[in-house]
Amino acid sequence: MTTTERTAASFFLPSDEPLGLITADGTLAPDPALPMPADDVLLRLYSAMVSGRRFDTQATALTKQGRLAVYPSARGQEAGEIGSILALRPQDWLFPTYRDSMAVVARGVDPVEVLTLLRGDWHCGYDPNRTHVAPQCTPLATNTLHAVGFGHAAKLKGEDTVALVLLGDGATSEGDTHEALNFAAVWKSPVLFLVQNNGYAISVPLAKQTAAPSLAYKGVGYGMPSVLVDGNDAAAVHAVVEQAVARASAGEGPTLIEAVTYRVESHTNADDATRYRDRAEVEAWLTRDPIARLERHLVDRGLLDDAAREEIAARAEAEAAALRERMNVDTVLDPAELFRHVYAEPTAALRSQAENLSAEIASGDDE
Ligand SMILES: Cc1ncc(C[n+]2csc(CCOP(=O)(O)OP(=O)(O)O)c2C)c(N)n1
Ligand SMILES: [Mg+2]
Repeated sequence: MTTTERTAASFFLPSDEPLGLITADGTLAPDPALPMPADDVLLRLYSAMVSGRRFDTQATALTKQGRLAVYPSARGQEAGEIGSILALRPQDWLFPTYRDSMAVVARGVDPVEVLTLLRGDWHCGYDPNRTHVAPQCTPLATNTLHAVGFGHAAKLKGEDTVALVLLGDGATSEGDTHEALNFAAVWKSPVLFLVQNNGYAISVPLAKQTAAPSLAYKGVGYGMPSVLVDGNDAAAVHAVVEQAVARASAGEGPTLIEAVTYRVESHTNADDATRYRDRAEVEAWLTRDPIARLERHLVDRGLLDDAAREEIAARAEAEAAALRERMNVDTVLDPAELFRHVYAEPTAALRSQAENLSAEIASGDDE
C-alpha cells in the first residue's frame, strides 16, 4: 500500500447523513452509490420483517406467560435484523447477540430452538453448523472477536466465507470491539461489523456513550471503510451489507456499518424504559417505522395489494400460533447436563460439583 493510500482518510470516512433509499413516508430516494434491491428482494424483506415482528411480539408474550425467562425485543430494528440477514450468502456466518433472535430466525433456525437459551434450558438450542449461525452472545462484544477469528481462519483456509457480527452502540465501547476492529483491518479479514445504534445501552443514551460524530467513525482510525446507514430502511441496509459482503469476498477486507435505529421497547421485559426516556421520543421514532415505510413504498409502486398483504400477515400469525403451542409444554431437563460439554474431560472440581448436586437431588433436600 502506498503512503498516499494510507493517508487517504476520506476513503474510510462515513457520510455525514445516514445513507438511505426509501424515506420515512415511503418515497424513493435514489442514491447513485447504492443500488436499489430488486422488487422480489423488497417483497422478501417486507414479508420477513412482518414475520420477524410477529415473532418478537410472541416472544414478549411468552415472558408474561412464564414460558421464557427473559426476552430482549428487537421491535423497531427489523430493517437491521432482516436487511442484513437477507444479504448474506448461504456460506456466510452470523455472529449474533441476545438482541438478535429475529435475525437468527430469519436465517432459518427453528424459533423454538432459538428461544431455548432465553427459556434458560440450554446455552444454545440450535446446531450452529446447520445454518451458519454462532450461538447468541450475551457478553457484550465477545462475538466481535469470535467473528474475526472465524473470518481469519476462513481466509487462511482459502474459503470464500464472510462473517457478519451484530453489535450494539454500547458494545462499541468495549475493549474487545477495538481489538477485533484492529485485527480485522490489519489482516484484511472478511468480516462485517454491523453496529445497530438503537440509541441506548440499557438506560445509557448514545450521548453518554461516545463523543464521536457517529459510531461509524470508529472504523476510520483502524483503516476500515465505514458506512453510516438509515437502520430503519431495509432496502438501504440490504444494499450496504451486500456491497460489504462483495468487498470482503473479493479480499478487500472488513467494513464497519453503523445502522441508525431505535429500541422501541424496553431493554428487556425486566426493564422499564419510562424511567429514563420520554414518550415523545418514542413517538417520534414510531413515525419512522421500518415496516410501514416499506409497505407504503410497495403499495405505491403497485407491488403489494391488499390480498398479498393479508396473506403475509396470516402466515406470520400462523407461525406465531405454532410457536406459542410448541413453547406451551413443560420441558424435562436433566440437571446433570449442566456439567456436560464444559470440558472434553471434566475437571476434578466439576466432577465433585456434579456429585454434590446429584446427592442433593437424591436426598430431596432443596434448602
Ligand atoms: C461485557 C458485558 N458487560 C456488561 C453487560 C451487561 N449489559 C447487558 S446488555 C447491556 C447494554 C448493551 O447495549 P448495546 O450494546 O447498545 O446493545 P442493545 O442492548 O441496545 O442491543 C449491558 C451493559 C454484558 N452483558 N456484558
Ligand atoms: Mg443499544
